[in-house]
Amino acid sequence: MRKKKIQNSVKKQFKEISEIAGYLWERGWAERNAGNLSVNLTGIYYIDVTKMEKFSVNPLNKTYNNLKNNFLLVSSAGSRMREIPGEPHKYILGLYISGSGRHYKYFGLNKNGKISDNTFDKQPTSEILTHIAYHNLLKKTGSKFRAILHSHPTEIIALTHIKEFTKAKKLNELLFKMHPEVKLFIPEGAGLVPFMDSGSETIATATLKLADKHRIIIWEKHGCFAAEETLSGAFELMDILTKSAKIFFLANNFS
Ligand code: 2HA
Ligand code: ZN
Repeated sequence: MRKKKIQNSVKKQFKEISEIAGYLWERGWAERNAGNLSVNLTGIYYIDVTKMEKFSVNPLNKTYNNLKNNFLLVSSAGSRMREIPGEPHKYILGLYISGSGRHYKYFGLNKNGKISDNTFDKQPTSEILTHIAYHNLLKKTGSKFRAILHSHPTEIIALTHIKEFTKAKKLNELLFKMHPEVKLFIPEGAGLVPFMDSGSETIATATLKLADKHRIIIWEKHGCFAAEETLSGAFELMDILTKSAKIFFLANNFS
């Protein structure tokens, strides 16, 4: 009975991941392997630690005290959002953080959510450092948020190519002005990280600095990073901001 419930929690997530990955692709926010996601299932999915023994140990860049023995679902490097729907188990891996908070192991899951006996042939997403650091902060602050989503919404990226909107204050003023839903659903506004190398520890640190005040953080000339209770919630934050940016460009054409 318990085993069934355990597997269902991953199966349930696979369903939501498929749905959101499909939206990202349809919106044009996920060219090639763009975008990545993670969900912390600790406390919902009880990992059988004895099954972890066979997987190799990978070092982390620092100690993540709040993620000791945590279990996450993470998208794999190179995975295409357009290919995830229907076959999420081929592209989403399980990631287990050691009891010391200094190492991680990753592994495949079958479509029923059972840990596979084979080593997964793909690596975790290139933005794994930001995902892990963000989940660590969420745990530290006792947040209910479990899901983190990154994608490349076109109009948001375009907006940050305009010099005036590379300042958080100006950018937020515009986003609030263009569409009332922003003030209503994202009253704290968006955080803004200046352009820097993706996949770097620097971008992870800069993102983290804004993560206690913002649920959605814009990466200049790159995309968005959002955290919420669910992936659907994170997607909705991006959807609202992107709609506002889109209205700006449409209205501009007619002024
Ligand atoms: O997952 O979007 O920022 C690929 C990326 C890197
Ligand atoms: Zn990206």
